[in-house]
Amino acid sequence: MDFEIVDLNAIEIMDSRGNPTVEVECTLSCGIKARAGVPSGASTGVHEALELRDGDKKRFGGKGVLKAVNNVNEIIAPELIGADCREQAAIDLEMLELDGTPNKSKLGANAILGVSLAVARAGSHVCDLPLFAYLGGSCANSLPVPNMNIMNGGCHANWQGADFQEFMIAPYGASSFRESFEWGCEVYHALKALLKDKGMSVGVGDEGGFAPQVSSNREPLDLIVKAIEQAGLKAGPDVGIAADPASTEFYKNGKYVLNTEKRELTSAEMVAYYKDLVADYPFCLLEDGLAEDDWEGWKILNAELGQTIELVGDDLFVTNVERIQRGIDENCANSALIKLNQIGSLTETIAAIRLVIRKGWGAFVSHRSGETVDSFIADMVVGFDCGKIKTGAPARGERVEKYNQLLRIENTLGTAARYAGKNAYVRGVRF
Ligand code: 2PG
Ligand code: MG
Repeated sequence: MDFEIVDLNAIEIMDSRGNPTVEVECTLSCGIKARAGVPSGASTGVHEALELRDGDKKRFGGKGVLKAVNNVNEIIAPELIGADCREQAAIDLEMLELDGTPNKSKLGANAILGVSLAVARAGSHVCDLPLFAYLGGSCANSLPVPNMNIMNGGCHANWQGADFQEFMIAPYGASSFRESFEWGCEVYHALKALLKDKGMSVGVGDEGGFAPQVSSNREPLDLIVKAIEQAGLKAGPDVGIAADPASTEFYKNGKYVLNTEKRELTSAEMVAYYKDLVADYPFCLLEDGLAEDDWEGWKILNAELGQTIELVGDDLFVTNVERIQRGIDENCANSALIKLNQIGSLTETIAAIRLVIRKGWGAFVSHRSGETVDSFIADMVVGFDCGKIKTGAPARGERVEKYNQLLRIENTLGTAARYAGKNAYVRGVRF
């Protein structure tokens, strides 16, 4: 039988920050081999599935992943050899059972996810389908808006830039993915020229965005609006702004501490702060405006801004259907960030996507700040018609590879391809 898994082999490789991560290769009886690499976050939420690290300080400061690698090779592989690679849900559920903990702390979410993705990719090869079509079926044809993180701050820039972690541009006014990506690249270059002109640093942060010192969280927004215009585009109608403050990182003792502005704000004050920003700049989306357990604050945020823009929970929901369901029940947001390694298997990730879409929410597919060149998420966003993706700046190979994969998918689809554009946002856009 062609579809039988005959080997699963994990090794330790390096991610884009020089930290170890897991890579798994799946071999089928027909000889087909497929690999998957596992990403890793820096601003991780406490409710995420466990990323198993060795803790052996003599190797990589404790960050080695040999235990996870061993769990694949010694525990998961013997269990799954002989399985049909197309039975993704059964395979993922078997791994969950084998782990038996609520947060994958026995085998590690990094071990389980590596297997899950390698098996899916092997399935697409043996079925002779592009991965997006294997995942999403023969009608999958929607290309996402690339939300490109062109200025980095927070812990992705060593706290030397803005308090906010990510300032993204959303070229939703383009007519194709290719055009939107081109626009994004033009704005990125215009921003670089602008920063150089001002004598500001053009060094980049973890996700490829510029990370100069700034005196407020508005300064990057002003620079970006200017760069959009200098690229010959209109801020608002052509290109919107999205931000991920990753506010859990600066939530201290019940207050949001904005170091660049020397202010400490309550949840309600933080919501008022965002309202002003949304009034002054062409925002379409705000992720993690408030912290991972500030449910009451999120209710205020959603009441004030949830009809105007997309409010995405990342650390709040951690791609976990139980936390997302609470958010739906308590009216806390209108969208969830979707990160494979937050929950740790493809089947559970797809359950999260399906839940939010069923409820009329947004599903915003995301990379991690520590990445490999694996472009699985590019196919996933098309397969499940999520409409938007964030995978960094158009700089650094591990970021660009995902955007390049979307160019390839658009090319494969030819005239059948559709660009999600302004409709990708759960509240549309205001321009
Ligand atoms: C985020 C992510 C990705 P990290 O907060 O959304 O941009 O960062 O992977 O460090 O959690
Ligand atoms: Mg985030």
